[in-house]
Amino acid sequence: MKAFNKKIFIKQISDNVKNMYRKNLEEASQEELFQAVADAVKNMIMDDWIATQQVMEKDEPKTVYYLSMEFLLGRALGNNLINMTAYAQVKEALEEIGLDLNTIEQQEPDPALGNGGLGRLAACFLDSLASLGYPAYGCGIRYRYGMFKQQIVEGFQVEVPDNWLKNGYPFEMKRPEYCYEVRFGGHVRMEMREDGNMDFIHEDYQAVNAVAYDLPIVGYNNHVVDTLIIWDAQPEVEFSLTSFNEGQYHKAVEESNLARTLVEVLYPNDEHIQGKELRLKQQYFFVSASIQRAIAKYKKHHRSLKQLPKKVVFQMNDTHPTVAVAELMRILIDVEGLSWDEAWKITTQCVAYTNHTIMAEALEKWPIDIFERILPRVYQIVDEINRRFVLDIMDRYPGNEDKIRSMAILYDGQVRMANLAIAAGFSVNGVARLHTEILKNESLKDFYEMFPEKFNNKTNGITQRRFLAHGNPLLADFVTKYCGKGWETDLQKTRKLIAKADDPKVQKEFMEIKRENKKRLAKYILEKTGIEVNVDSIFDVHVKRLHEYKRQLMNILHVMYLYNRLKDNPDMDFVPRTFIFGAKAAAGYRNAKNTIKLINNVADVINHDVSIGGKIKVVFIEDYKVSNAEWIYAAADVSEQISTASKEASGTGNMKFMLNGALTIGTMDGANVEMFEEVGEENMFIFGLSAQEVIGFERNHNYRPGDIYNNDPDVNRVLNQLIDGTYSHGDYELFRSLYNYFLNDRPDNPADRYFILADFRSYIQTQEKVAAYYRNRSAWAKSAIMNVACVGKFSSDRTIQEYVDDIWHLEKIKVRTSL
Ligand code: 26M
Repeated sequence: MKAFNKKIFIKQISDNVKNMYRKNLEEASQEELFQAVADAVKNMIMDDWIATQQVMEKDEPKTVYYLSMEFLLGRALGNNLINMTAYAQVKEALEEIGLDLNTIEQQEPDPALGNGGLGRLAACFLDSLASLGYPAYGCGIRYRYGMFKQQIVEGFQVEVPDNWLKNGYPFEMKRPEYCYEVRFGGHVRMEMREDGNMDFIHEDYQAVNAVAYDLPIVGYNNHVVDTLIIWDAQPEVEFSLTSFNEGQYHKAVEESNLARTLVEVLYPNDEHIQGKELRLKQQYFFVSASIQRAIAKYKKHHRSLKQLPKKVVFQMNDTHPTVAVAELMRILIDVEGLSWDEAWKITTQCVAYTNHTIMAEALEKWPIDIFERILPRVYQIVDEINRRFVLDIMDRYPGNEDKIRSMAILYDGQVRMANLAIAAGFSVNGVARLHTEILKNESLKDFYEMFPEKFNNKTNGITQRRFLAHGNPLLADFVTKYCGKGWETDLQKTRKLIAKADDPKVQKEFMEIKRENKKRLAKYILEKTGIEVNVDSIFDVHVKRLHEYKRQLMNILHVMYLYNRLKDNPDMDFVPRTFIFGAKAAAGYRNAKNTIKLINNVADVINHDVSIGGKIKVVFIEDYKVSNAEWIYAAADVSEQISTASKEASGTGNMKFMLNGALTIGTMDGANVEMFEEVGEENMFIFGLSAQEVIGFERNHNYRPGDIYNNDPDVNRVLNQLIDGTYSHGDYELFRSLYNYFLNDRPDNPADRYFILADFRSYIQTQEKVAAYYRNRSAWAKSAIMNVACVGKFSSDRTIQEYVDDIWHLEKIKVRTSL
């Protein structure tokens, strides 16, 4: 970026408003002003973006293509300004013409092309890649509709489409010159070539064009601007009604329907799949386009494909893009004319796989008939990969059917995408140490035994630029004051706070900042829900996707338990607490949706009970998303990270709370384990079963939640309150299925499969410790500061550096500004 010139910037905004809307500044709406400001900011980015692309063109550095069905970006305007280190200047310039940057930022739709953790991780990774100066492309889909907007109507979740492109998105750039054909369906005809080899000719297929849209990924203060490519689908031939015969006409209509439906909507499902054809088409669509683009770019500089692994690495974000393995093989063999062995050698050096879950239901499997019908040529290749792989297995384990059963790619009429990724990938990584250990020793044990060298851990991280610099400016200034500048690119710098954590003045300052952030959130809550909350109460926050394993149900049962105690002992000593929830449920996930309804009904009863003097408040924040998340983290005193041990692969929200000085109450799961190691036991509240204990119960089927229900009166009471009308205006049935979750034992769905009752007592006791600790303001402040001080490891900059060192082997690029 050239040096910021306030005058020119202001002039550009008024010109923009004039040219885009035929208005002057006074007439323009806030939304129009946002468009005008965003366009001016894009203009500031452009020189660096061009320069970065030029360096990449000239030096041809090895480049990572991060293939992901999801990028949960959040708003770009403020973040871009932060990374350009122009936030304060722009804010001031806008003030001069009577505009408020905050208000303008809030006009931007949240680009929500992702569900949750996995999509947000991809977005953090892009931010870190650019900020560290690595050559990278994110590759994804330009969904017309992103993650649905959530409304709460009478306590129930209602899904509303998210039309994020309605007014045009100012940061995207259409790149019609990058356009690739992607083929579906049809048949493969084999033809003998003169040299005796086979040609595979794909016929009668439907084709769509993938057209690139680029989004800039601005690095922090380094002039590097990487690119996120999101692919749009367009019909190949815009059909005209007259010039077609019947057959062509039908094909044209079908292809334009396919193009439209392909990119219509993000599947709003977290951790669960049900073999939807369109989903497979989406996967193949963006993977094929991305690989074609990478190869076209490579071929500008090389004639042979042999050096591809020196220039290109594809990181597959979960199993969703793992069809990349077969698509790369197809292109190398059918298009580039390589032999199978040559193609396999290249492919297996170019693709790497990240696993994000051990939950069996999330491991993608496609019925072979669907897969073969939609991708006939790709299926042939998968079949051949499988044939050879099964031979390898038999070679290594003669006569051992079990190994084939667990590792074969094609099995039981299904294509197992994780198995394909592991067989072909040169690297397989988990996302936290515990998770990787469980992969190695439990879920992917056989693969680990066969390919130990492929397995590695990359503990997740988060970007401090969005979640501290942008989301919590007050705390950011505090960190700068005590640690100096530089934490924006080296989060370990917050360690300097360790020496200050005992200082009462620093503690007081920290607590005042937290209080200001709580006021900001309280105002938002009041506006959105009408609920008034006490900023001197503990803000106890549980925000994440709604899933049974994340145990929002345990949290709300604990609230019910506390309310019972307070009703029984109105004079008891009680530290006021505000329980804050935010979560979207997959549209068809019944228990998840019922849990939202329960939270809202509990909130309704408790918030309106004047007899408890406002000591407990319960708030469900509608439409939890990246933009309000930034405010929520900043305001939290307590962070709920209470998944059933072994189920949460890593978690990343946990790290964002830590960064913002919240104390965690959590299980020894995912990255909580490593946070505990960093921050120390005095500064974190751990409870519950260990992963090994959970795995033991699952293996031996010897967990009996019914016994706990029968023997623990507190448990008995809260569970009965689910079916005695306490929270349902006398309706005994409303929460019956949640009650049944605890007690109905079926072989495929055991009672309380997420061990809520097993952990409940220990959760209660640990929450009591939290409350007692909060009374000691100085101790609390110290611990909160220690959380900020010890968060360094959890920067996504560290994570990305490890990917670079161990998997990608990239060199940094240097972009010099022209001025
Ligand atoms: C699958 C099929 C159809 C539609 C959607 C899906 C699907 C989408 C997202 C399945 C799983 C998805 O995400 C899994 C996920 O978000 N995993 C989380 O990844 C984070 C980043 O590594 C971890 O921190 C979380 O612990 C893990 O749950």
